[in-house]
Amino acid sequence: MAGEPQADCLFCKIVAGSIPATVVGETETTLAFRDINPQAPTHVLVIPRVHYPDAASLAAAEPAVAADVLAEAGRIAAEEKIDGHGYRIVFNTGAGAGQTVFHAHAHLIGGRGLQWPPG
Ligand code: DGP
Repeated sequence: MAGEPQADCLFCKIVAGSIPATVVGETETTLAFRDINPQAPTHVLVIPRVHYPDAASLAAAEPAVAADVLAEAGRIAAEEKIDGHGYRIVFNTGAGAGQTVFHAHAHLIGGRGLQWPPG
């Protein structure tokens, strides 16, 4: 059920601590950790502790938690000192857009020049 931990979800396992991650931020509702395959000097994933398959379904069901994810991404951007030059917060949504883990997550990417539009 949405909102409940899913036994087969990689990010639920990271939240539970059964799969290790390099954690850079924790709040009551979110967890932030470094991406295993970084695309920039700073590449952090900010996830809700609760399980929803993507950002829009999280925002529809639990808007305060979706706001917490964004606020935490901003806090970490400042902590990583990437806010001065700009950074990107990306929610890949759907396999066609590159989503591979179906637990909502924000990619916080920065520390290098970023092109627009993305590929
Ligand atoms: P997406 O493709 O938008 O669903 O992003 C999933 C990201 O998760 C991708 O950039 C790689 C990252 N990732 C996958 N497996 C792991 C893992 O076990 N640990 C960490 N830290 N990141 C992972």
